[in-house]
Amino acid sequence: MIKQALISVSDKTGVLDFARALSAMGVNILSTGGTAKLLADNGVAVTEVADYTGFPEMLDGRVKTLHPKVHGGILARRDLPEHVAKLEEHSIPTIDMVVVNLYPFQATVAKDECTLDDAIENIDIGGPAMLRSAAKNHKDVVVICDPADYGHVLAEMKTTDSAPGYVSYETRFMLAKKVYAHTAQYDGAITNYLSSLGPDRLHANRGAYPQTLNVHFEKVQDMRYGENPHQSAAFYRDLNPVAGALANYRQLQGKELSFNNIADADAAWECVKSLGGFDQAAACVIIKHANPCGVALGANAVDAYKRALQTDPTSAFGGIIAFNTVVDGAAATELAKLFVEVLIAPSFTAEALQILSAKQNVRLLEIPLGDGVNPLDVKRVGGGLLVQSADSKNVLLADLKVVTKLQPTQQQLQDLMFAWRVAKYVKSNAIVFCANNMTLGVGAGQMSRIDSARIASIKAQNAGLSLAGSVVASDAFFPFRDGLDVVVDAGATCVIHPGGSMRDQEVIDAADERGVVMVYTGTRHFRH
Ligand code: 93A
Repeated sequence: MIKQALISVSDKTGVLDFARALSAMGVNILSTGGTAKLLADNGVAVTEVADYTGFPEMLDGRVKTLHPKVHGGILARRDLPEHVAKLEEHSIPTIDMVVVNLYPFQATVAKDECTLDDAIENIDIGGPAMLRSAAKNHKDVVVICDPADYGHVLAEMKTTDSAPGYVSYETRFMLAKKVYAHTAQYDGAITNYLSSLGPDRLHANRGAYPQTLNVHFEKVQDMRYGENPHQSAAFYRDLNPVAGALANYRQLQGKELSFNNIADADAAWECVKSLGGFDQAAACVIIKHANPCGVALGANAVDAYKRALQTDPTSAFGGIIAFNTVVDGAAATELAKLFVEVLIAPSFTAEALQILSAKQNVRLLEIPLGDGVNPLDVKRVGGGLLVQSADSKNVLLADLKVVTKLQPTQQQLQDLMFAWRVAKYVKSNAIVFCANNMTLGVGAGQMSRIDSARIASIKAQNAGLSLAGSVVASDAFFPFRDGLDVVVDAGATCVIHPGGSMRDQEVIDAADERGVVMVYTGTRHFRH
């Protein structure tokens, strides 16, 4: 039974309605300066903590709630007679609910103009102390650090017929766990900020990686196994995934996602998201073992899919397919003909869902499109982590430099841009032949570029696609003319790559000799 609650929040979202509801249930409310004022101004009966403890807020608010009458009331064990007696001896009533959210440290340090002094003043001390006290004593105290929890806690308090105002142990335990994750993340943000400061200690050294890395994720699911059946695995998500990230998925049907499903779904989704801005409405990407085996643009989803499938129908079997547009009935009818592991789109029409419901093994993921940039790219190595910014660079038409005597046509330029975007998502060494906004042959993951080139042309041949007049993208420069000769022999008439080799001139001369167009991006997209 909750008789007394302490409310002290920086983020005041929803707190007025919550406090009003508590008050209506007969709960006595204690509160700190700003929060107390908001409640009182809006007609909620509230006692200021300063009046309650008989001690004024002091030191510019640095000491507001750090008082035995507050912490004693939270921490005392109600089941121990000695604890109860101590409270009586010192006239300390119990505090049965603590509602606190912290000074906005992360938002403060995210501002460009933030100084070390601003950051320091936004380190909350009393708030975490109360949260941690209440979470430690969750057997007797309800603790809320997230406004999103107000609704269901209230609902529980209202619906428990046997004991009104009661919150179940399961809920109190869940809320306590949330507190420790929250305060750990908060302290992590402080550590990251302090260790990112430049030598003058006045401003964060932007782009510098902190001395120690504190990252916090929440578990989405345990998996039956990892990359292989003898490995165990789980999926964790950023506490706040960026807009458009895979982790924002909603699964609409199908079996549980596996480790490889999620890894491949990410590759498919990141690639398809990058294919906006062309003169075609839809894009489709088919992934197998983390590499695209068919990518195409089209007038709509079904058109893009049919074209993407042509590249390598054999590999597409059991693949992961992503669209950057709504999947409708026509696309679903075609997709239902193929064995697919995972289908991803920003949305599915009711008709598509109806058609795909006959294929219950297909996992359907709906993910809102968004252009958030994944903040860090992390790779585990023996005994450590390699951390880098995500490869978010997109080469634009204006960045291209034609280095041959021959100039590209408008169609070739569009195909070059398309081929280049796709090559970024192919494991190195990547060679991608394209024409008319579709891939014709993809060579991935070879130790030599020339082998990737050979494989890409063999794959086109296997699929019965002609490379005559095609364009080709290479994720890094051609170190020798031999790789160029292979793609030109295969039929390419237009080549895009970063340039920057010691033998650039030799390769440009070879392109001129063979009568093809060559374009530099100045940017490399290794992907390992
Ligand atoms: O400066 S503090 O670290 N010292 C405290 O004793 C204290 N008690 C609560 N910050 C403290 N708080 C924080 O004040 C809470 O965590 C909350 O974020 C904020 C609410 O202040 P107000 O009610 O005055 O807006």
